[in-house]
Formats: sequence, C-alpha cells, structure tokens
Amino acid sequence: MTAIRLHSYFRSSTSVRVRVALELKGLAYDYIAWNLRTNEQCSPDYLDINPQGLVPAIEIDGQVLTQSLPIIEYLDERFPGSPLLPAESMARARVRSLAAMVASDLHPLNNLRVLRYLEAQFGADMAAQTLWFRHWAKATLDPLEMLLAHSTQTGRFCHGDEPSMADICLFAQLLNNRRFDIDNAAWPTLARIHAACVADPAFVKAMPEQQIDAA
Ligand SMILES: N[C@@H](CCC(=O)N[C@@H](CS)C(=O)NCC(=O)O)C(=O)O
Repeated sequence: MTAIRLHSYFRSSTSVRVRVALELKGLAYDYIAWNLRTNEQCSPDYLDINPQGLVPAIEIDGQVLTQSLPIIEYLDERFPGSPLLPAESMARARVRSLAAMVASDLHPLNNLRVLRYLEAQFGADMAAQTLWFRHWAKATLDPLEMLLAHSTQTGRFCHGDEPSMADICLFAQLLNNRRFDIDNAAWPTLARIHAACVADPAFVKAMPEQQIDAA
C-alpha cells in the first residue's frame, strides 16, 4: 500500500481537485490541514514542503509533488484504474484544454493572494473583490458553457459519460462560486454536469464541508 500525505485546506478548490482524484482512484491518504485564513501556507514549516506557499501538495514515495493538475496526471499514470484522461490523444487534449480554461485562466486571477493584494494595494473592499471574482469567473465559464453545450463529445460529464480531469476542475470551481453568491444556473450545461458530479460519492467526499478542518 502506497503511503500518501495530502497537504490541503478544506475550502481550497485546487485541494478539492486532488481530493476528488484520490477518491475516484480509491486511494487512502493522510490529510494534513494548513489554514489559509491564518496564513499557515506561508509558515516556515509549510514553505519547507512547498516554497510557493500554495496548497495542495502531496507526499508520495518520499517525494513532494505540487501543482494540482500535474499531481492528478501523476496519480492517473501511476494508478490506471478509473482513468481521469481519455486514451485517445485528441480526446485527451480536449479534456486538458477544458481543465486548463479553469485552472490556467480563471482560478489564478481569483486566488486568495490576488484578492488580498487587491485589498492591500488598491483598497478593494469585499464588494469590489466580489465584482472582480464574478467578472473573471464569467469570462471563462461563458465560453466553457458554449463549448460544452455545442459539442457532441459532451455527455453526462464534460467528455462522455465518465468523469475526467475537466469535471474535477469544473466541480471545484462551481463550489468556489458559492462563496461569491454566483448562481451557477446561468450556465445550464455546467450546472447539469456539476449535478452529475454531486451524484458521485467520490466527489461528495472531496467537498469542503466533509473535511476535518471544515470551519
Ligand atoms: N496552480 C496551483 C495553484 C494552487 C493555489 O493557488 N492554491 C491556493 C488555494 S486554492 C492557495 O494555496 N492559495 C494561498 C494564497 O493565495 O495565499 C495548483 O493548481 O495547485
């Protein structure tokens, strides 16, 4: 049995991604919580693990891996059951591309440290931060809705009828939207896929409210 330690924060959407992947693969893991609200991710102890000061990180076989999507791809290669990427190259590229829309173009703009910087440097209060968050969420979720709604490759999930890395990213993002009172019904296909994820116990177990550090 491989020992896996996950460095996580209950509400972190990038941590949600890795938790879903671990659950879909049926992998047991130890959960180590770092409180982002009190900046534990910037403590010397955590910076020893990940000098970027970002969660998640996993420890596996004595090595630390950071960055949620490379972690997920590693888990997928190492534990091939319940694949998170399709076998065929073009399909794999489609799934990676859908995942990257959320992971590369949406999430980084709305990350905690960005919102904190907006507040500290430009005086953005909660209302201004909410406008910012909603703007950048919509800028990606509108085209994502169009892409998914108009593709015959979209099924019960983003690609066909099995969950993939794209669903993992979408699921975590739509959960994150709750914090800024965004009505995900604005994107019917995304909302439908999110509902399919919520019907799967692996996704439910990864939700923020299920974690030991949930406040
Ligand atoms: N690209 C990284 C991003 C990781 C990331 O930004 N994590 C957030 C939580 S969702 C974090 O640790 N934020 C701490 C901060 O902003 O100070 C990944 O996918 O793992």
